[in-house]
Amino acid sequence: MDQRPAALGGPAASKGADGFRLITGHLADIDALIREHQLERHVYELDLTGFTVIKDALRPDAIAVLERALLALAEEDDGAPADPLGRSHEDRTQEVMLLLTRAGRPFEELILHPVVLPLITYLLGQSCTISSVTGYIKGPGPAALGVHSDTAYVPDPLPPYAQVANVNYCLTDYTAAGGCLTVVPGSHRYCHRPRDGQGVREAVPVEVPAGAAIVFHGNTWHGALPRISPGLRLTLSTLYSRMYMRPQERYDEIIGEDVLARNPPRFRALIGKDVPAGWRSNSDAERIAGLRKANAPAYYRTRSEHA
Ligand SMILES: O=C(O)CCC(=O)C(=O)O
Repeated sequence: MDQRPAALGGPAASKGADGFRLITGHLADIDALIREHQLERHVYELDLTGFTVIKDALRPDAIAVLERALLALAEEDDGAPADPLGRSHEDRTQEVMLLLTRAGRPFEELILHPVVLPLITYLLGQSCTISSVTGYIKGPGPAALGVHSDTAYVPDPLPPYAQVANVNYCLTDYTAAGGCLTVVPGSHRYCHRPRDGQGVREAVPVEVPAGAAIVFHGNTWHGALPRISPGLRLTLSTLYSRMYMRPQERYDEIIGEDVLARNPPRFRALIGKDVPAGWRSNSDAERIAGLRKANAPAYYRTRSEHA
């Protein structure tokens, strides 16, 4: 039986009496998405605390593939392999950029993760894009990562709805001694970035096993503890944004047709190929006008007729 609240109405509610699209028309789609993927608890946690954990987001075989790719690229960038005991990364977090284009398929699958992407869609809308895919290799040392928010460049007050959302995939166990992520629960509602040491006392460690994905709203204040134990903490970060934000990495320019051809249409949208702006000629502007019309609900346009 359809147990949706009457207010969600279903497809029939997508247009108002005047024939124009209703701004509430997408609620039924979001409701269906949450139910289909059984994300109710995660959505509740995201709304209440600004973050949620998906414990077995990556299976051991996927972790092994992603870890190999990350370490190979880190070696390419650093000119030397990472030492498993962490001596190569003492008091340092190496950031390895552009993993999506440099390491191919496993990362293409990662940004389309079947449980994580619906949560990102919940936070950022169907039209969201991938902003960056980065690896962190963190060694032992006394430095902590200060508490911050990932919503950069947006003036205060930050909108309460997410402009960006981050996923930290833990390729190694996350423990306090191992220098795990910390978050300030509920800080996504403060709608400003932390000032003058705010949030340091309230930040709690997110201790989770390897394979977990930590999904957080872009407003959520977070940092990372110093790593006390020997060895390396390995993380992948997939940062998504609203389609009107500028991506950190220009995947729309560097990803070729061969990669698009082997992926579902959502991949094309994620890398920014369907962003309805940036025309360079009249014919391009016409193509984009067509996109605006076709994708009006995903773009939160209420009057597709005026596109
Ligand atoms: O845990 C880390 O090293 C950094 C996490 C973080 O700040 C991020 O992904 O934005």
